[in-house]
Amino acid sequence: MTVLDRDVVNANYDQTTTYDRSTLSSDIVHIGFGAFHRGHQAVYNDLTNDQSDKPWGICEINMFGPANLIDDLSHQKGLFTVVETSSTKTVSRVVRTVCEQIHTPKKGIQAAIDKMVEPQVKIVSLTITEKGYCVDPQSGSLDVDNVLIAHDLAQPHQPQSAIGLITEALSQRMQNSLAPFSVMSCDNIPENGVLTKNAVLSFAKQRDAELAKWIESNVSFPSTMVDRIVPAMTDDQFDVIESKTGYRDPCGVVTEDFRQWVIEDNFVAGRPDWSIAGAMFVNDVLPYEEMKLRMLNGSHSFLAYNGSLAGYEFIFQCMQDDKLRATTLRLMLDEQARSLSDELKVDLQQYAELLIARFSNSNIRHKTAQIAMDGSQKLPQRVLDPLLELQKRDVDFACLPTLIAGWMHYTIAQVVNKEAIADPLAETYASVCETNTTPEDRAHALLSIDKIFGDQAQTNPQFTQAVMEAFDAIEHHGIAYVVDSLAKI
Ligand code: NAI
Ligand code: CS2
Repeated sequence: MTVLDRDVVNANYDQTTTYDRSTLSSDIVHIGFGAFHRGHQAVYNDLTNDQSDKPWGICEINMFGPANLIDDLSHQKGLFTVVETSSTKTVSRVVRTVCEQIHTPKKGIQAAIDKMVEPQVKIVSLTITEKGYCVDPQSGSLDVDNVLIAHDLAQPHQPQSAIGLITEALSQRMQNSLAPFSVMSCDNIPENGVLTKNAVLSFAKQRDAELAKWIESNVSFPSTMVDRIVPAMTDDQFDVIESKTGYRDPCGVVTEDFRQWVIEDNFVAGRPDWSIAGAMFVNDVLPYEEMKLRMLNGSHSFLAYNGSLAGYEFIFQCMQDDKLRATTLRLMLDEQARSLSDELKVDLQQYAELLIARFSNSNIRHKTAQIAMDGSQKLPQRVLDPLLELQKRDVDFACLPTLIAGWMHYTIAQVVNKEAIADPLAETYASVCETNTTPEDRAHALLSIDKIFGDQAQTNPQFTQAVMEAFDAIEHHGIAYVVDSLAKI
């Protein structure tokens, strides 16, 4: 037993499952052992195992990031801590469902392929961030110019992208006459199953038409709506874990107490009954995905940019600003909620109030700067789609254009201040700011990036005018004034 292993076993947890781990095998291979997966799917799976005849194990794969996370997980024999906190109550649990782990930059990609080709693997799940799918964020189609995809098309047996890895594993399963697995995306993308399927199929088609056909007829790609706020860990948050359990777990996460998971019930090789732990299985996830992506994530992006411009480091601080809180509620109810499908049978007033309460939880230290990352991958589904839907329905909007305007000010400031920009389009932003010199010209050029906004800047004068007015208002009056006027309406 290593020191780490003994520490995690001896830590003082409020809750733990008790099923026998000795029978665990890697029924699920998960790509993207990030903070979110640890606080969400892993918890659902652990709780479900406790009440199932046959527990499902998970093999964790990281293709990117530092090796120490997976090394630490391995030292802890797959155990890690999840601290769940509301504004009044904090509970710690140890998650026991992980039985194997691979860091491909260290172990080599073949180790991941071999694992995914093992016969017991029934599900490959993903939390690889929006950019991990290597698609054009606007059209959702595979970006063949993406460096990882270009590499994988040239060397398909040594993939570097998740899409290339899944395709190679499926190709070997087909060749070995093994049953297929289901591919389940758990990223914040509308119809994430459809998007993943399209990316894998278009990649496979370029490799081998027969493989593409086999995947199309045999593999399922269930869509999911996932929800739980799990911020990136900081020293302060590791302190929280240590003070709660007596053990400073390097693989631990601190998350809110709320969690939700809506899953399309479409698995070709079986699945755990995650409904035991509160997941919901449905035929059509899209209405739930759009509700969550627009009302929660859209508001998050609004606060990420405009809250940041107003000087707030954390989401809970934004909620302590009465005007910003009122504007966020207005964005949710007067705009995002009115863009949603009529089929959704959810009380959206109640949903919005719950979101405001969740955002206000000061035990959750969610940085506006973290949510601001990868804006190019998030804006289409969080702001552009709902805005265009409101236009179609002839509903007025003011907060959505202000979200885009906030993003523009935030992005221009990052370029001008020479800050590192975490976004696949960072170079495009830099060249926009170099080619254009006035704030208005830069804003126009940002709005003309077709990977984010398609051709809206050229074809939709109402949209362009609303965004540019919001941009000018922030430029000339400041964000506090703009938020104040939005809150008053
Ligand atoms: P994280 O930064 O902790 O982990 C990101 C993971 O993605 C890492 O395992 C990394 O290796 C992997 N990754 C990054 N780029 C990749 C690529 N090109 N190909 C393959 N793998 C790649 O982030 P976190 O918090 O785990 O979030 C990940 C995603 O989960 C989000 O982008 C979002 O779609 C979804 N999500 C996150 C929530 C949260 O509150 N953190 C809540 C709901 C969904
Ligand atoms: C956030 C989400 O980082 C972001 O873009 O909006 O990760 C958000 O915390 C989750 O979707 C909540 O479920």
